[in-house]
Amino acid sequence: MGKKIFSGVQPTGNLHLGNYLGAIKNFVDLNNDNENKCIFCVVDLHAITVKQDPKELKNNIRETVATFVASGIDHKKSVIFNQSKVPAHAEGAWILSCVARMGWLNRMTQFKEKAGKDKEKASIGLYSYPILMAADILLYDATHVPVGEDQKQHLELCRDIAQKFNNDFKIDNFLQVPEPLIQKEFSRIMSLKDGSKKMSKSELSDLSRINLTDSKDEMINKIKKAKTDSLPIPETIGELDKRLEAKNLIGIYASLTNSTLDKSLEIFVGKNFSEFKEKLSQVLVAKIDPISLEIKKLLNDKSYLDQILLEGVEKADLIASNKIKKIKEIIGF
Ligand code: AQP
Repeated sequence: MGKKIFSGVQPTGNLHLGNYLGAIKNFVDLNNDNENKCIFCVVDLHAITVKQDPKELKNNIRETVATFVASGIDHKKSVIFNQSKVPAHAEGAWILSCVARMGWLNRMTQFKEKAGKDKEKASIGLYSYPILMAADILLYDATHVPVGEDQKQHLELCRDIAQKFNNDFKIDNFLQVPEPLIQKEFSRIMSLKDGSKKMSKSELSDLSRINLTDSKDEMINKIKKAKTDSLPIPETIGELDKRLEAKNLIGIYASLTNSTLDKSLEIFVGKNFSEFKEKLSQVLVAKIDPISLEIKKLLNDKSYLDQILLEGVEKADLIASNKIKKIKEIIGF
């Protein structure tokens, strides 16, 4: 059986270098290697697990599509659609929430991080988010799910849910148990201001992330201001491991140049960070600026973006409604 790829990105604004290097860049390669086997979803149902401004949400949905296209995903060779337009996602999430166990969900670290100290005030949706994510993936019989390292635990939960459903209803391999596809070399991009926190859309300080819509000057300025230390660049990864911010920047360089941490260290060993940052800015601007310009151009053509979604919804709905129908039959509805 060939690969079937599914992945999603939340339309919550501020798509950043972490989203690109951790996920979207991988989508592009997979789409080139697996024509007509890739489904990329703008997961707007996931976005509303935290409060969203309706107007901004609408814009952010289009901006996510523009980012996919500007990054190099060919919508004619894949399916790009918005989750809320395909009712099977919400239905599937409910059914699978009756399969998943509380104990499983209670272990999810993303909920703990996002809900923070005030977990009593977090939405139920934020808590059950991974079940909706499982429905997304399982409705399309996805064999592989390209995600950033932060989503690995949710993927494992999805696998548990699929296996339990198949066992409970004694129907082997009905729900495809998917494999995560996580970048091997540098899969978690951290904040430019704090190497212990992942680069994130919701971080208040804009200086903590490179947005995919940043201008050249903004990118260069953010790299200049990125936190580092006063030591020169070391020789080994072992020495780098203790220096979180330094490791993050060298990892970003490695990822942008499709190289490894080892090879990047070889180039810069003994150099100071001001020299390294100049090179990093160059490769960053060379890679991201054309994407940034293209996103802005595409955002001026809303009807083109809406048309991509419309075509995608039609294709996605055909697959998902067929699968949910079978799920309902198996359950006894
Ligand atoms: N820092 C990151 N490094 C590597 N990969 C990352 N991803 C996100 N942040 C990083 C990957 O990007 C894909 C899309 O993410 P998402 O939009 O679904 O949501 P998220 O993971 O919640 O993104 P953020 O930026 O962290 O948002 P907030 O601030 O709202 O929490 C996923 O494959 C993810 O792994």
